[in-house]
Amino acid sequence: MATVSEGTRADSVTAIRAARAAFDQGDWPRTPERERGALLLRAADLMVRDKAAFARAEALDTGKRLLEAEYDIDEVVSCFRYYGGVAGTDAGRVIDTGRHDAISRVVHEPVGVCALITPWNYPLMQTSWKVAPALLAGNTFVLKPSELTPSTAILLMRVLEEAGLPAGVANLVLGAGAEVGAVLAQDPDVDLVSFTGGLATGRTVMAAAAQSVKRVALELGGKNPNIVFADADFETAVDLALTAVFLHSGQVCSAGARLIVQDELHDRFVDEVVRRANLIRLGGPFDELTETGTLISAAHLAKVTSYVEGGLAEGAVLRCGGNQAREGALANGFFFQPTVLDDCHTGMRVVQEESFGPVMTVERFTDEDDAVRIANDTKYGLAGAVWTSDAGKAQRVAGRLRHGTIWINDYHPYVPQAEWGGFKQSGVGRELGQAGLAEYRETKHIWQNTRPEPQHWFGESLSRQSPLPTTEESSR
Ligand code: TXE
Repeated sequence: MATVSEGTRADSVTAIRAARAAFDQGDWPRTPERERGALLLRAADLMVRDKAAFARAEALDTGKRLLEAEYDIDEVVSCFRYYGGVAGTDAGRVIDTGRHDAISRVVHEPVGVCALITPWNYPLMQTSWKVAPALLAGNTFVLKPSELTPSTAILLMRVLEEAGLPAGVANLVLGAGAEVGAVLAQDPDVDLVSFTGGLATGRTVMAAAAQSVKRVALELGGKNPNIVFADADFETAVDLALTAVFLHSGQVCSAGARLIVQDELHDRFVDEVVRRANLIRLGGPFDELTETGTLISAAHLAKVTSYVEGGLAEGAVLRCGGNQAREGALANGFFFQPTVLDDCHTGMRVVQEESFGPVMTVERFTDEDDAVRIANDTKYGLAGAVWTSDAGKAQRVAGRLRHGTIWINDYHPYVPQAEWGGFKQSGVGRELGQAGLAEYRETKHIWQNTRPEPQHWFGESLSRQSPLPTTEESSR
């Protein structure tokens, strides 16, 4: 579908130097924030103009259905508009020093050169969560998209250029993570690295960044509980249990891959989930009948397959799916059947680790305490949901779940105004919202003495006023 340049380590270094020079000598960090925000709004308008091209490129790169890719571009535009809209609304704080002769201010400044490393599942969306706040705050950056999905990053760079971003502020390197990405995480000229991807790579990035004590933001996925109480609205809970895990064939960091259902509801609920999962239509991005698309790569297909095989070996019961989908033209792609594994428990790898495929594991619980205990029994903590018609119970459970986003009687929605990110090993820091902007800001305290006078703590005049004690005095 396209040929792109594969960058080298040397290209990463060149990009970092360009971003460094644009930060240290260029105008962008000192451009008024309102002007930087206006640029984001212009870029958003250009992406609306070019939406068809962006969505098509995203669908081709990822294999997701075109409609889904169009929604993703809408989300990108919303993110740019949100950060464009908050420009100039927060100039910092004036501090009450308690003195008449001093002014104290706390102001925001950009962090510097940012390395932005992004994954393949929501390529431009996850890029926008980094690029928009980084630019608003006045940083320069080097973007490294996944080698599997580079197209929309290229389109974004063109849009930023057309919107008037000065040369050197935004830089793009394409290529393998272990090559071009590794340089970005480790180079001392990079001040901040923001990474979205897998847990293992996140650890590597964090360790590399530690050498020069960079600021680090990580979003590392999750293994997200979807808790359904017996008093939940059955129809809606079943419908969204499917969306929670099978959207984009499970390649979603917040996928509700762990269905945790109350004992008395279990049989009826899982039967219906399985019946509907069997009806999900797999296909290519431009087929109007497609409900969900392919996995990203042959390697990922092999990984998902091995998680399912492992789960079965651990004692899970296969209720549907379980294999690569090979009917007709599907055999030409990396399609995986929507899969439900029943009788699972937290001792299983398939429950604890991210398969990142269309694989739902089913666990049972007895009561509220049991549900919370099971849902929190994971090293991850990105997102989760609770389904119940009891408002008090919903709030109690939401309050006890150790995950960064909790949905009550819903799954998946988010807004750019609200923070997104993980507890525990799901990551460090937050994206979106005010905290998502704060990641890209340094905080500086500026103190001004408005009536400077000597203090005489040390020095000649001090010793004249109170002479040093004599030997005789000090021996007394
Ligand atoms: O991601 P990687 P992979 C999870 C999911 C998936 C697993 C592995 O479980 O199966 O991660 O996927 C770049 N230094 N998520 O291997 O490697 C890489 O080029 C610097 C969760 O595809 O984490 C890409 O741009 N960068 C997730 C980015 O890191 C490196 C989304 C992510 O790739 C690097 C995707 C290195 N040494 C996968 N090695 C989420 N949180 O949403 C690789 N990269």
